[in-house]
Amino acid sequence: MQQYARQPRVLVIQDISLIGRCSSLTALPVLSCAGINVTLLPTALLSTHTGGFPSPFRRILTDDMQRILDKWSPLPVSFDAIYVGYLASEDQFAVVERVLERFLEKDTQLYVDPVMGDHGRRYSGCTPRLTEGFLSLARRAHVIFPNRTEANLLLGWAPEAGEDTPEYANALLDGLLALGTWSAVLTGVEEGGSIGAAIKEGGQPARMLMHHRVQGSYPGTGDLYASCVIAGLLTGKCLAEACHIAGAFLEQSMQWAVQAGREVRFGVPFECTLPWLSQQFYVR
Ligand code: PXL
Repeated sequence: MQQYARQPRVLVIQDISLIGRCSSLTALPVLSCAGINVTLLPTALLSTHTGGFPSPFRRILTDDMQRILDKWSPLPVSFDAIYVGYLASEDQFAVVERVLERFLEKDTQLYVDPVMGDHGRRYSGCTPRLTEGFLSLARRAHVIFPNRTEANLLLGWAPEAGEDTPEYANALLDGLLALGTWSAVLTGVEEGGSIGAAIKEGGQPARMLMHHRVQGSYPGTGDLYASCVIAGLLTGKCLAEACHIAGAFLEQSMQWAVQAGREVRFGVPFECTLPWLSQQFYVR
């Protein structure tokens, strides 16, 4: 096993959805299995995620985030990356701003998954101000991870516009980089029987990283993909290599899901693939 010269550290800003395998309950295991030290700043506590469960219990933690930050600020703590995902209210952008003022140093990477919608529709809590907030974070990010719906929302384009073609993915990626982000990973891109991501880094041509598409649409797959790419980047992989691993991780996890035959709202049994994933990060 290869050990890293210094253990990478990441601050994850996401909700805790207790059932359904999304957000922090996917990010923490994926990042930890890559040997990364994870700190969580939770944005909300939910009984389940919001896709497919009747009226989840939802406690928004904005005030608690402020108090936690009050305690963290004087501590000798630093991070190699800050990973922002699901935010539960518009006023949480002010808290994220405080986090960035304190913890975004010269070499800290800012990764943003602008959780706003999917399948051409905004999530119910995604107000125009929430979109504005994610847009201003995306402008400063090193890497953003929108799906096609979220890319359209960031760009102010119609969510249903365009076919899932390489040309359309390219147009979205060009638009996203023009916002100011250094790199963009457009997730959930489909082509024939394949699914994957279209990626673009400043100054380089776009690339498609595709895998066999296992049938079914499960919650949390975007979170799993972004977490896995971030794990790769923090352990020294290039963006394309990290996306290749993330796609293979999702493909295998989805196969476990099909085999298990459980309702899709309970998410993907990615835990079965974590031992394999761990090997990808440690073995050269
Ligand atoms: O997977 C994104 C996500 C994160 N957090 C909550 C969600 C969702 C998607 O539905 O409901 C609470």
